[in-house]
Amino acid sequence: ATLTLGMAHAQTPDLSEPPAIDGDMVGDHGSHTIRMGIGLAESSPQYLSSQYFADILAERSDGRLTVNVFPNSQLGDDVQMMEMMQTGTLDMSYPSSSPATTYVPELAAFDLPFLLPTREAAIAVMNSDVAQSMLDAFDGTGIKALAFSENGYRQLSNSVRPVETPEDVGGLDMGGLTIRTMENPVHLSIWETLGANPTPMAFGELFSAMEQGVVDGQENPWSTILTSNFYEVQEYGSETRHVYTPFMLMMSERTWDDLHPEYQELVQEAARKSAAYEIQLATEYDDWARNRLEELGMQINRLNDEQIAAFQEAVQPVYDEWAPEIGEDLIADIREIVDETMNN
Ligand code: TK8
Repeated sequence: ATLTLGMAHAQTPDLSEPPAIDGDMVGDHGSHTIRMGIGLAESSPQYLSSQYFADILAERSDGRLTVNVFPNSQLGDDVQMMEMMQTGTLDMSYPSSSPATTYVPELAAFDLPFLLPTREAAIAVMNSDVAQSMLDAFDGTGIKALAFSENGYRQLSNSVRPVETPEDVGGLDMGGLTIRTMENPVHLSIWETLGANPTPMAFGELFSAMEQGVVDGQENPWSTILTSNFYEVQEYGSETRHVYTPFMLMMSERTWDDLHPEYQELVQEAARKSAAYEIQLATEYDDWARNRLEELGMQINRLNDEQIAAFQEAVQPVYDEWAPEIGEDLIADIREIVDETMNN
């Protein structure tokens, strides 16, 4: 355990402690054990904030509400765990928004490349009425969507060559990189447009696919590349920040409906508090994880403004293809929120 703890510590920056748990105790409305599956490792902000969520429920219910968190995609991947919540065989999960577009298509706005230029803008959008209406849109799907938090800015990694330009992705005569994507049509479009060979795949299969050379690369935030040990099979990183992906804290509607209204209120409050803490951890982790990956041997290209602009230019056709599908008005509403944060 010490070694494991030691290893985990080596991969974990000096993170902020969770806020103290305050608020009134809820009444005795029976005991519930809640099973929660997540995709990432114990050292990830996703796991640490899920534990904080569990602690709030346990403390404020005098131990009557127990949440058991299963990390590392043990119980399945995002798509499978959402199906399990629908059928009531899993109580909670914490998928990315991207695979959830099959339930609420408007979520694909978050997959539009370079739409959210700063974390401040991303947080403002996730806290907006626009985002709340996306959470509400899950009503009737069998899933109760509780809160948005930060998976984060996605960065490209690969095992073949340094990437600084779209041409490095497409490879011209060398042939495009084979890039694993989430199961989401906009992400497929992004990497096709860049000349890559995109391969949609569950997160849980990704490490071995990279290890066996089935895919050349993938894209995820630095903290995921670190905490899921992708650096062991990916030599090159490129700070593309091409998409900001939210996580979505979700509960099976069956589980939700079984809870007394006072318990439901506590779950919703704990979801919001743990999501805010997750965003804080993800923020603290981001740059630290990139620097740690370089210490661990990854060659990371930081892209300058014109290199980023070249990627933005190259993926413009993705907007042309997807903006009408996602909704020009919705995109305009999001851009308005983004502009407000940029002008303050
Ligand atoms: C973890 C996933 C992951 C996501 C992906 O469950 O699939 O690449 O970015 O973090 O949600």
